Amino acid sequence: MLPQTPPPGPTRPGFWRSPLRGPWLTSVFGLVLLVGIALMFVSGLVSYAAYNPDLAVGNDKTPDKGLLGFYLFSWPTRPYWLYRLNQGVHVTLGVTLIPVLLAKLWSVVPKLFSWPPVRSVSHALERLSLLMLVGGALFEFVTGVLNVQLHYLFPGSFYTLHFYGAWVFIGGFVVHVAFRVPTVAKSLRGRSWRTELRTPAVRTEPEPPDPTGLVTPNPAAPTMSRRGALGMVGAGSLALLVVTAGQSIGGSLRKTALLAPHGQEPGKGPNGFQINKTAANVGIRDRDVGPDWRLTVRGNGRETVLDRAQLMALPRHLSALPIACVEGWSTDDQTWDGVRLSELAALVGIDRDAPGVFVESAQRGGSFASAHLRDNQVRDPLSLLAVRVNGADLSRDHGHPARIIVPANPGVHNTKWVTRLTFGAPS
Ligand SMILES: Nc1nc2c(c(=O)[nH]1)N[C@H]1C(S)=C(S)[C@@H](COP(=O)(O)O)O[C@H]1N2
Ligand SMILES: [Mo]
Repeated sequence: MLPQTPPPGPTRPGFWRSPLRGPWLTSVFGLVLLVGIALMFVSGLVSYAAYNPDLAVGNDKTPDKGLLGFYLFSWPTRPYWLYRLNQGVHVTLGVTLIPVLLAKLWSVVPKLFSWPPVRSVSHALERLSLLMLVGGALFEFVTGVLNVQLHYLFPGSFYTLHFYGAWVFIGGFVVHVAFRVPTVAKSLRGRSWRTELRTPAVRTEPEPPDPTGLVTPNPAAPTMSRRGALGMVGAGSLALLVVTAGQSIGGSLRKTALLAPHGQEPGKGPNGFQINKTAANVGIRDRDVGPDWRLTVRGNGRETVLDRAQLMALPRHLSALPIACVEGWSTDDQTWDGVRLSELAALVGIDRDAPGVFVESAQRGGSFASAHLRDNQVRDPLSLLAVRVNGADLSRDHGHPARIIVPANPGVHNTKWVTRLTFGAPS
């Protein structure tokens, strides 16, 4: 049996002494997170649908998702900036919410040590849901930030981790919100915003003792007002927003994206925009993309092989489209020049109602070496196998001799160094 009186240390109610802790402050942070995390969850699910994981095993990083894939839908190609917008919101918001998440956790930390650790079955269940909630939140934020900053730290497994993590987290989140809505409503009504925002540190008093156990029975002298605490967290969020958003908004704001892991100095000229993996990064050799390079087009029981001159001689079209990476950064619209995917299908006799295509590259291995595109993506007249960009040949790092560019497509499916297209590939 555990002793009834808590052992000395953080389990003692008087151990945590900040006079700011209390249901009001926690509710303010909670409300911001409620709205922010709902948006994160939706944009995250949408982002995952953009990979068309229900299309083919090659695209599906979570083949065991079962019911969790209930919402998947065929990802559209218009508006062409849809993925760019969604991913920009998801990543920028996630980074911006970090100070709020930390502040919220700080404000409830005494409860982590509540004594006795488990009082009853329902208390045990509640604590389990909190474990899912707090563990899940930290896990999602940490994996998200690591993926952005270290650029695919966990190649292949990021989707799996982040996707299942999101479901565990949201389970705890829904239970938590359902239990806490009354407390939040009551706490927020219990104090006036105007008064809080006018109260300096010297006049800051603890909230009245509360059943939630957040208010310390042993307050230390205030070193900061609630206004100051909110201001500090808000300023932290704003600072992160300012140094992050530019990577997705682009234009002259790109220079403000100090936290952007890629493309600070993408160079000048027609190919002067962000590169994710360079050719050297993924082991592309000279001979893979030199004069011996060939494009094989398959489908409809036929096969055609083209060299670069033959590919260049096909009718070409221009598409102004961005590259938008799962990491949140995106380029401004670039003017791509290439052969329509639907017209490449025609080379093997598929003249109308083109099916999806399986795209393979000269890259040997790695999770981005190939991708499946859906029929709507193949049929969109803006979808190209690009050979030039902004009036110049593609640079090797941007996928020379030929790369995919499809509207609203996640960057990772815009395969570079393409060598083979298989239309109507069995999925
Ligand atoms: N073969 C191949 N294609 C690839 C990749 C890769 O690693 N290998 N990276 C993808 C990713 S994650 C992105 S965001 C885009 C980036 O294109 P860019 O480097 O031309 O900007 O290329 C995609 N195409
Ligand atoms: Mo990417």
